[in-house]
Amino acid sequence: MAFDALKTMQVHGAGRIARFAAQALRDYASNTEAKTPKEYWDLVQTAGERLRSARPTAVSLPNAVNYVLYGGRTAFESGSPVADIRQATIDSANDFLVGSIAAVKVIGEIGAKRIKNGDTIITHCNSEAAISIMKTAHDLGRGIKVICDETRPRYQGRKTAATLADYGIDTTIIIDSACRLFIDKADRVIVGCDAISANGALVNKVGTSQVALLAHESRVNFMVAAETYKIDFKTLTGELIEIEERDALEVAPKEWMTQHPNVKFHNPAFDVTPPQFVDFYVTEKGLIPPGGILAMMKELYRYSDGSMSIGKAFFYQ
Ligand code: RI2
Repeated sequence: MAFDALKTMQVHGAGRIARFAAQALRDYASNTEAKTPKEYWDLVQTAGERLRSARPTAVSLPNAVNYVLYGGRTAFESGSPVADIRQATIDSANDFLVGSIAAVKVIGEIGAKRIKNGDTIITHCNSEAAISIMKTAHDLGRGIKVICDETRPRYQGRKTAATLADYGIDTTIIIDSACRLFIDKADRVIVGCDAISANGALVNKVGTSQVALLAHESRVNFMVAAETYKIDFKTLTGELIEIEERDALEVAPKEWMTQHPNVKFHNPAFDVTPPQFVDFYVTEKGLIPPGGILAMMKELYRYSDGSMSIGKAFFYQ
C-alpha cells in the first residue's frame, strides 16, 4: 500500500517521500513477527527493497530506506535478538524523521538570509525546502514576490502558488513556456532538488534545466534548496541517475490518444541541470557551491555516528 502511494504520487516531493518511506518501514518493522532474527531481517529488508523501487530518481527515497535499514542491520549482524533488531530499526527511522524535518527548517533560515528586500523569485514545481526559504523570507519582512510556473503535466506549481498565497505572499502563476518573458523581472530562482550528483549537477522536476538556462542567460541567481540526503553517493562511481518515465496519460487524455493513434509520447519526470547553471545549494549544513559537493560527500562519509547524514548508511544496499 505504501509502495502504491509513492508510485502513484499520492505522496510526492523528495523529502516527503523519504519520510513516508521511513515511516512505512518503521511501521512494518514494528508489526512484523518472526521466529528467528534471520527470518525477521529478511522480511524487513525485502520490504525496504520494495519501497526503494517505487520511484527511481529521487535519491532521498533509497537514502531514507538505507538509513533505516542500516540501524537494523547493525543490530542483526551483531547477533541481537528480534526485539533488539526491531528497536534499532525503529530508532533509525525516528532519527531520520526528526533530522529530515529539522533540515527543512534550517534550510529556510539559511536560505532566507540570501533574499533581499523586495526580491522577485521564480520557482518551479512544488518543493517543501524551497517553500521553507520563501516563507522564512516573508516572516522576516522581506516583502518578496513569487512567480510560480505551472509545472506541467501535473501542475505542481499550483500547489506551491496556493501554499504561498495562503501564507500571505504576493504570488503569481505563469505557464511554463512564459518563463523567458518573466526571467528579467526576477532577482533569483529558487527550486528544490530530487538528487545531486558528485559533480554538483542537479536533478529536479522536468523543466528545471530550462529555467536554469534562462537564469544563466539573464544572469539571475539560481539557488537550490536541498537536504544533504539528496546527494546521490552512487554517482561517485560514475553511475548515472535514472530519469523516471511516467505514464503518457499525464500528458494527454485517453480519448485524444485513441483519436491520434500514431502520436508517440514521452514523459520524463525529471531533467538534469549542469553544475555551471547552479549558483549554490542551500543545505542544512550551510551553502555549498556545486564544486563543493564532492567535499560534502567525503564529510558525510566520515561521520559514522550521531548524525542522520551517515554516508555509510546511504551506501548500504
Ligand atoms: P522537496 C519533487 O518531485 C519536485 O521535483 C521537487 O522540486 C522535489 O521533489 C523536491 O521537493 P516529485 O516527487 O523535497 O513531485 O523540497 O516528482 O519537497
